[in-house]
Amino acid sequence: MKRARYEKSKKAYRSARKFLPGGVNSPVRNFAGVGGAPVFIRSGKGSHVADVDGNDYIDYLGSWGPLICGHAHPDVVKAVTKAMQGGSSFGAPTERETELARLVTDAFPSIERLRMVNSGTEATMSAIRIARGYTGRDLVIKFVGCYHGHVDGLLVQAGSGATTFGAPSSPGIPKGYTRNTIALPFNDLDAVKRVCARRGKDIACIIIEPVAGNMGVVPPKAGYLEGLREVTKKLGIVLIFDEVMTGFRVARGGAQEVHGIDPDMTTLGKIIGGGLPVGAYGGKAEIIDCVSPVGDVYQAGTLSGNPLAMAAGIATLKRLSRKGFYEKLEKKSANLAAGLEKSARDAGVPTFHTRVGSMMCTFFTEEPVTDYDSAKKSDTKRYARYFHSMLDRGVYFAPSQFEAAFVSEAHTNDDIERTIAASADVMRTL
Ligand code: KE4
Repeated sequence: MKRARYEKSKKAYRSARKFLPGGVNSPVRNFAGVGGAPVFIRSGKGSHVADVDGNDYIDYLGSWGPLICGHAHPDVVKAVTKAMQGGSSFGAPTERETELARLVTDAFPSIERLRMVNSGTEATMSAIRIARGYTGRDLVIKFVGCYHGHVDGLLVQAGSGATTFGAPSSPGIPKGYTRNTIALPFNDLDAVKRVCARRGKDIACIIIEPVAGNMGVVPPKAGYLEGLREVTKKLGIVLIFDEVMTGFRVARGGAQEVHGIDPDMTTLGKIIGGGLPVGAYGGKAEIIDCVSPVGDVYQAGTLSGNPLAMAAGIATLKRLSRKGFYEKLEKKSANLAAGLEKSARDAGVPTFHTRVGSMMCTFFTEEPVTDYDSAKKSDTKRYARYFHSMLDRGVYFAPSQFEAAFVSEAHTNDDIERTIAASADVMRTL
């Protein structure tokens, strides 16, 4: 199929940069991780998106995870249209908020209470404030390579030693904001035990992506999450599973269902909004009831729980609660992963593949990837060539080696076969 050039995208990019830093409203979108100018998307339907030049793509970005049912699913379109006709926002309680909360707690037994917010960042920021309010402690442990949104106190790079507190990883964050944040290597339980042995009584919470998706996809080592649960229970540290990406993705009940772990708090986002802005934090009632107006920890939001976002989330969660939804998704995802792995092996290109459910990653490296240090050894230039060559063939992966590819309900077997064939072609050129 002859591919249109990207002229209109380039023109759109020039216009956008007059008003928007980097021409985008979120940094990773502007292809800095792979070079070149971003394509501007005009529309999406099912598993495909079309850019402003009329090029069609099989989409494995899915808006970075939310669109597990595909773009513009009729159920979601119908629900949001109906909601809009009744008014978009009231700043007052509505029954749709209760309905979405019920669907979430039905899938996540560890969540007894929750609150809706408007993004994953709001969810994690609020969860940490509540963990600190509940425990009366200040310290937070996070993990290098895990991303929890652009929360000041969580934008830290690891200190040189395990117990060195994080230094801000972005200008604009006062040193004091990260003084209480300890950044440790992912998948290293001994590092956590050493810090907890010394400072356990001062640690409010540990926040972790139970399956990391922001350094590429990196699953937890056997026993790692269980070890975190044990040490936090013993020391009264709140264990927060950041399932903004993994919630309803790797299983209906997220990574905590896959690994059988009962965290104290969970943060959610992406899929629960069905493509509209929704985040949520939830967990044990005695912890969540610390938040205003029941408790004294303050958190608020004008559009939290708005009818449109709730309608999109409800329609999406109802779809993925259907019998066989995840079994079908698992089969398609396994086929794609096997095909991509084979395409690299047949071409003699060293890659390391990871997958948990319908989120996966092809690392361009010979070594196993188990944490951020090993992920960083990937050949990002080779990934960039792979990305652009696949894009030219009508396959849209994440514009960064350190992200995930997502399969949706809408992806067809033909999509998967075409993707594998394109990958086989491209790998031979790398
Ligand atoms: P948002 O504030 O972007 O809704 O969510 C922040 C967040 C929190 N926790 C996890 C585990 C996340 O993956 C995210 C956001 N994920 C990125 C993709 N890696 C969003 C894409 C972007 O930043 O544009």
